[in-house]
Order: sequence, then structure tokens, then C-alpha cells
Amino acid sequence: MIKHLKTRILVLATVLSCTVAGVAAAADVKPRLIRFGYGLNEESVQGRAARFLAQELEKVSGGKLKMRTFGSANLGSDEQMQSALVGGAQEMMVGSTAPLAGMVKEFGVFDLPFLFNSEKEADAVLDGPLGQDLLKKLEAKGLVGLVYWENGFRNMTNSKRPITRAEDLQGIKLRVMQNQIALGVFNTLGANAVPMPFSELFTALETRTVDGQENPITTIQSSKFYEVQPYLTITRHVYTPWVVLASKKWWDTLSPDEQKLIRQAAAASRDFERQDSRADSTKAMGTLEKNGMKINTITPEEVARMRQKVQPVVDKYTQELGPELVKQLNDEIQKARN
Ligand code: TK8
Repeated sequence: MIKHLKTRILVLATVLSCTVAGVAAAADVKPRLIRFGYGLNEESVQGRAARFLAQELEKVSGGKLKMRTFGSANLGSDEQMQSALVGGAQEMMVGSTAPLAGMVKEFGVFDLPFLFNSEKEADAVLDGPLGQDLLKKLEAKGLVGLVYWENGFRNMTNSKRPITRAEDLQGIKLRVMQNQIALGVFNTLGANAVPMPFSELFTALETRTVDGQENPITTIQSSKFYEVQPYLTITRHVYTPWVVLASKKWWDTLSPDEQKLIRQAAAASRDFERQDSRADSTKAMGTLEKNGMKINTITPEEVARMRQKVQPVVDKYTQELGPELVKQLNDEIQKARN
């Protein structure tokens, strides 16, 4: 009887310790502090997802893996953080794929305009073979790509006029991400494209160094661009993702258990962030209206015209990125569409 009881207590104790401290109890996990940087402010989708990731990591590691988050580009712009990760001076970040194309050119596929029709198609490609192969290519450059978060479909804002046709972009100094394809696309549409890090954008808009920019609704709202940009045109001209990155130099010092916990928390943050982004998008639109932005939506006919105008840029970069890769991309989109 007593022996029986002892076994039962032992079993119970084991079960308890495993659930209380998660996988971490029995696993090889050391106390660590992880610095995680991002470009938007704390009230943005990025800010909320960063906090979620930090909490999740703390939970699954039984409090051992502590993450400190730094928003508003306080650790630097996307490009600067990428370099810091490669050098091992910073552990983790989230940033756009556009500036990553400077390291792994294939990330440029996400800057090709008018590809995805819906978030569902984007999820399928990003979490499917193409998106995952691209992440693996980062390792040779000193980065570990963990998961994609949604940045989203981009729309144009400016301080000059509503954009109803490509011709309305004439003479507009439009900030674009630091990426050859974005530059080519907007110059071809008629704007004067100015590449610039996001961290400098609000001031550039405020001082009229540039007249306009393009970003998802969620960012236009959280970064308060409505204070300096009266016109918003819904174009959904491109869907760009964010990617959660780790320094490879640092990653290689982690135990397999630690790596597993970080991957697990990152996957949970991806699901949280995408849901949050989609819910926030509708809310943000209301805020922009309330703040007096003049909002128009580009017609399907004009989208078709713009598509035609930028076709030479798409053809040129299809050659540079690799026609097989672009074909694979289109095939994966078709599959998700059907
Ligand atoms: C934030 C950027 C931003 C992106 C841009 O660091 O640069 O316009 O859309 O989200 O990554």
C-alpha cells in the first residue's frame, strides 16, 4: 500500500515539475537575456507581437529565456540591426524583407508588385516551400530566419493630391524601402522614388523632404502619418512581410533545447501577430477616417493600367531573381488561389 502510494507521489511530482517549468526543467536551458529590436513604436502591431513573443518565451522556458524588446528603431534601422545581428552585437530583431534583398537577392520576390490577392495566399507562400527555402538561404549570410509576420498590403499616402491614376504620381517625391525593385516600380509609375530607412520617414514627411510614402494601413495609423499626410489611396500594390531574425553567431552558441524553445515561441508569435494585424487593419481604417484623411480607392481598371506600366520592371527583375523562382512563386500563389 505504502509502496503504491510512493510510486503515485513520484509520478505526480514528475508530471508537476514538467508542466510547471515546461520543457525547460529537464532540458539544457541557461538563463539568457535576448535583445529584440523593431522599427515601429510600442503601440503598433509589431510592438504588441514583440511583447507577446517575450512573454511566450519566458513561459516556455520557465523564466530562463528573458527577452528585452526595443521599439522605434532604438537599436537602429532595419539595415543597421541586420548588420548588428550578423556581427553578433545583437541577438534578435524583426524587420522587412525588402532591405534583406541586399544580402539574399531572392527576397526581392516580395517586392514584385500586384502578386498576391489576399492574406491567405501570402500565408501559403510564406509558410510553404518558397518562403521557407528563402529563410534557409540567410544562414550563409550570418542570419537565422525564424518566421514571417504580416506587415501587409501597402497603400500610398501623400501631401499633394489624391492618386486616382498613375499620372497623379508625377512629381511626387515618394519614399520607398531601400530596395532596387521598389525603386524601379515607383519611378516607372511616374513618382520620384527616394529610398530611405523607415526610422527617418516621419521627420522627412513632416519637413516635406518627401511628399509621400507607402505602407500598410496599420502602420499609417500607428506611426501617425495622418498628422502629416492628408491623402490616402488604397492601392494594395504589394504585400510585404516582416521576418523574425536571430544572429547566427549567437544562435550557434545555444543548446538544441534553447533553439527549440525559441522556434516554438516564434511560431506562436506568428499566429498571434497575423490575427492581430488583420483585426487591427479594420480598426485603423476607422481611425484614419476620424482623423480627416481623404481616402480613395484605386479602380480595378487603373490597377490593370499600372500593372501594364510596371511589366518591364517585373520582366527585368524576373531575369535577375531567376525565372524558375518567379515561376515557382506564381505556381504556389495559383495553388493557394484555387
Ligand atoms: C519598420 C519597417 C517598415 C516597412 C518600411 O522598421 O520600411 O516601410 O514597411 O515596417 O520595416
